[in-house]
Amino acid sequence: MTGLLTRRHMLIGAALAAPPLILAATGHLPSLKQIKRAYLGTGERLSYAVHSSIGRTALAREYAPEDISPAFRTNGATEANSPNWMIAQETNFASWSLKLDGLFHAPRQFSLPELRAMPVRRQITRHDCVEGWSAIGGWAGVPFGALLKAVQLKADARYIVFWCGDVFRGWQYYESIDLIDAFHPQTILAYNMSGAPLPIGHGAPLRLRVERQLGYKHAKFVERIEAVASLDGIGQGRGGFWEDVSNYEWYDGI
Ligand SMILES: Nc1nc2c(c(=O)[nH]1)N[C@H]1C(S)=C(S)[C@@H](COP(=O)(O)O)O[C@H]1N2
Ligand SMILES: [Mo]
Repeated sequence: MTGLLTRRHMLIGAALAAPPLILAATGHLPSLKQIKRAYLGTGERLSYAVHSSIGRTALAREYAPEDISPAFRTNGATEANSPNWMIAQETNFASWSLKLDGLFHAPRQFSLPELRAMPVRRQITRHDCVEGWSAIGGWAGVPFGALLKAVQLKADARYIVFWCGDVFRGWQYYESIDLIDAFHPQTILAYNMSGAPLPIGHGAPLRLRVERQLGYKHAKFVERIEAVASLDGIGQGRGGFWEDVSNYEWYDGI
């Protein structure tokens, strides 16, 4: 509650500090929605600035086992198609490995058993897709911060890029986050859903859960993770598949 209030006040503060004022037009304090609408185009920057300054490390709400949605639908690609993924799938991902490269001091690969032997975090969270549906799911996986500790980020790394095994609508699916989200305690690479290995439709064998973000940031079929200093030259340069293809916002924290 305090977090929400603070964020709202910050937004109102930011809106009041800049022209054109909704306040002038309506005579009373604008709602969050009105502010967002008034800032169409700059909304993303505003949202990122506000989130950056407050509450970025706050936890997303977690739920009880009985809250888990009986049916958690799949969306987007429901299987991958990279050569590595297709071969690994035949052996139930025994030959699969996750590759970390880019701005790491100790780049390396991890097999699934290696990832399963690392610290584990379990969380029951709500997934919100911009297309207008939500579902509550239970996840288990490696805290991403623990993985970063193992490969040691270089000082000039600013973003983490998640490369996926699916080419969707003719484009390689990928996503990226900044280091605040990367080290957020609820950012995990999930290999289990509802206590069982992650189903293929939900991104087997490994998907990102980045719980302060909307659904499209939760990259499925992650097979390579790259640390970079800039998102220029990655995909079309907007930081993710939907950001490139449909102008979705790179940062739209919840
Ligand atoms: N690799 C990959 N990741 C993806 C997608 C995709 O098409 N390919 N779709 C995204 C979208 S829009 C959503 S809402 C969620 C859906 O996850 P689910 O299939 O587990 O419901 O995955 C996200 N991650
Ligand atoms: Mo989505």
